[in-house]
Amino acid sequence: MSTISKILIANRGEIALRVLRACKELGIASVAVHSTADANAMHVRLADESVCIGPPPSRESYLNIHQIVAACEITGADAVHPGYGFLSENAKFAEILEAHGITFIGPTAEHIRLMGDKITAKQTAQELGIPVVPGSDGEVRPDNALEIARKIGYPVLIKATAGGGGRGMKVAKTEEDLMEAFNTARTEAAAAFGNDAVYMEKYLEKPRHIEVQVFGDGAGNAIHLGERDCSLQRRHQKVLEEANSPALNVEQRMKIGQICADAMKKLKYRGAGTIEFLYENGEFYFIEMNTRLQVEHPVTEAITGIDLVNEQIRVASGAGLSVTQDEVVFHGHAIECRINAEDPRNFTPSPGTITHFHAPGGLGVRVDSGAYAGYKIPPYYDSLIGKLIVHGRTRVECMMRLRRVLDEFVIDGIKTTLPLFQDLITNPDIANGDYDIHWLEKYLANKQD
Ligand code: MV4
Repeated sequence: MSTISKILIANRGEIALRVLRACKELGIASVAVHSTADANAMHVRLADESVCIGPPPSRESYLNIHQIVAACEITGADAVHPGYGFLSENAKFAEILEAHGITFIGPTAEHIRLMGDKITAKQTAQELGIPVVPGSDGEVRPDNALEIARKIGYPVLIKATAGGGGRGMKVAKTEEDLMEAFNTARTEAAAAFGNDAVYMEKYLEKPRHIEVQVFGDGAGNAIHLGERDCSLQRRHQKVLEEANSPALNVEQRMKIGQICADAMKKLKYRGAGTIEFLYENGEFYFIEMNTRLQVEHPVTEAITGIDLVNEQIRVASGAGLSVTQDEVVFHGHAIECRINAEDPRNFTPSPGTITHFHAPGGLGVRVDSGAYAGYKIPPYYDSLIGKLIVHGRTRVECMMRLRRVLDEFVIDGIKTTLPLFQDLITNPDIANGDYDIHWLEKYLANKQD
């Protein structure tokens, strides 16, 4: 067991605060890093120490590995929590830290790399007994694209091996569309990732996006913490997430959860992970695995009562998980709304100064945000300014609570996506949990006209 006494948080915003809070509750010292644009950010104020690591652009600050390692050396931090985004799924970063004797709070570099390549991720998932989308066995080359597509059956989807998050994806509805879609996908993949390798899958037309939270201790023990439904999204940006998924019953939950936990045991996975599925007609199809903590982890925390960052730190220090699978109990329902500094009509960024800020409270309410009255949102980073998480004993109670809480929330001076959620909670499809990954974009398109 390697005790961790000081953690450097290589991130900003609400997730940096989230990690800080776990450090404080564990009695571990915390170091914030920040760009010059974030000198007045809340994570800098609340950390025990802080280090400025560079100018506003992420490349020169939050993504600058040399600066972050130097900040560890200066402050004597013995571990780094990467949060999400930035360097959280950068295998090289994990290796460099370990080479400096600094603990990376996350999986091994090997597992990050394995899941970062979407073909090896899918092959690994399949070998571990996780159901996958029917498709090609690995990379598809131009000379066998037609034959493989015919075997899979149209419509097919061409995906970049180095992809993720929807970039470099093309649908071919019929054989006539195939070669053009195939070549476009390769060109886009080369431009976006510097790697033109693509693979092919059966295209699922109306799936939900359901992901399973897993946790491993790195020594062969692993558990699942149920699923989250993240189907409400726009341009691959999640908007609202909930746990449990309104589409699953207890048997389905425990079955897919056990499959994922068993897979993570075989892999000897370490730390938090998310196994992403498309779900259609009662079947799960693996698409990707994320080897980090996710933005939407609080809905899982709400229904399990387990602090996921605390578990990450425990596992990284070799103390193992605090719970066994039998001790994981699911209570009620939780919904998270991502509050972005964006115009709710067209989602254009709305940076600027927050003039008034009042967060709601009461039973079953959590607000994770570094925002405050007088805070100036810099234009350099993503537009997430906070997350509102509401918990209730039932989904209906949760929705009623969300309605109450959205009315209490005040953020003035900038545009936010709060009004979008006010709209969504009055919609019958949302009330019924009757939506798929395309629902929100269709809803927004219809609202325009
Ligand atoms: C798919 C799919 C339909 N069929 N794969 C988008 C990003 C990447 N994570 C995988 N994605 C998809 N893969 C097959 N075989 C539809 C999507 C997809 C999607 C998935 C999850 C959440 C939102 C989405 C929005 C559009 C397309």
